[in-house]
Amino acid sequence: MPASSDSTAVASTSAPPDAQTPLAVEPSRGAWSLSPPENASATGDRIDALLARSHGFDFALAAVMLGWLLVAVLRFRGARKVAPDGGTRRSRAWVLGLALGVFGVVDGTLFLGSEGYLRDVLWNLRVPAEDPRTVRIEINAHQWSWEARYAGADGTFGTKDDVVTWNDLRIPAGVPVWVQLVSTDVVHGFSLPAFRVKLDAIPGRVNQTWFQAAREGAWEAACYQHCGTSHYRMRGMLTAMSPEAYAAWLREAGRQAAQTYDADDTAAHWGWAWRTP
Ligand SMILES: [Cu+2]
Repeated sequence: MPASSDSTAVASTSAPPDAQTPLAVEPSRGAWSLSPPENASATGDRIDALLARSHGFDFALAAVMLGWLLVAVLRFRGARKVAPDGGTRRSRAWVLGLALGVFGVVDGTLFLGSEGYLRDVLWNLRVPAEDPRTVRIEINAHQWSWEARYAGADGTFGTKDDVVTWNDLRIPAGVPVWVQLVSTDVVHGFSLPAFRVKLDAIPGRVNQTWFQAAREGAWEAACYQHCGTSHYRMRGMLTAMSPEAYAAWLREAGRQAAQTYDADDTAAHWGWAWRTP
């Protein structure tokens, strides 16, 4: 990972909105792989565990149903006609009870697992709010790029040292990252597959989420909502750096932003006072 207080890191602030970037990160697996992408998030294993449990149930239920079908086909192979008799009261109660039991176990387990994840991670915005190291990023989705704003050294959004990047998210590893997200045009789907993060960018509202990188590295930020003709190339890169390298990058980018600040450039003055839940 380049320790990026170098000039290339800062140059990205002036890239045009729909600059065509090369594939941010080479895919780490073949196109036919069924496994989820590498997990780079501190909490992504909970999503993966939910998926694995869900697939386990799928396979078990499919095996039972196909087995039952096979038994029925073999058992009644010679029969010309099997008259349905509707079963007895007792057999109907058995079938209904079994069905309810399977429903309760399968859907109940998955529901409680999802609930736990939402409560502890996705909607638990107290974690980033209470951590003084938390990095706050305002993201503005466009057809077809991601524009990101950092508050700069003064910690306040909407000032001269705000750092703005295009399709280039920089974060420190091991620290909560709190994202507030808007869209200027249509609905976009902000997604970090390696972090199991997916959040719609909707015109007229601020959506928020948080995540934490488990280690340093570079991963793709993609749009998961078909948003127009160039949707396919609406992608950026998320780089998790060491906290020192990140601080150096932000300091230098903020210094350059303050130097080149243009009060008349109204397009550059989006952003909002940070919203706390
Ligand atoms: Cu999009």
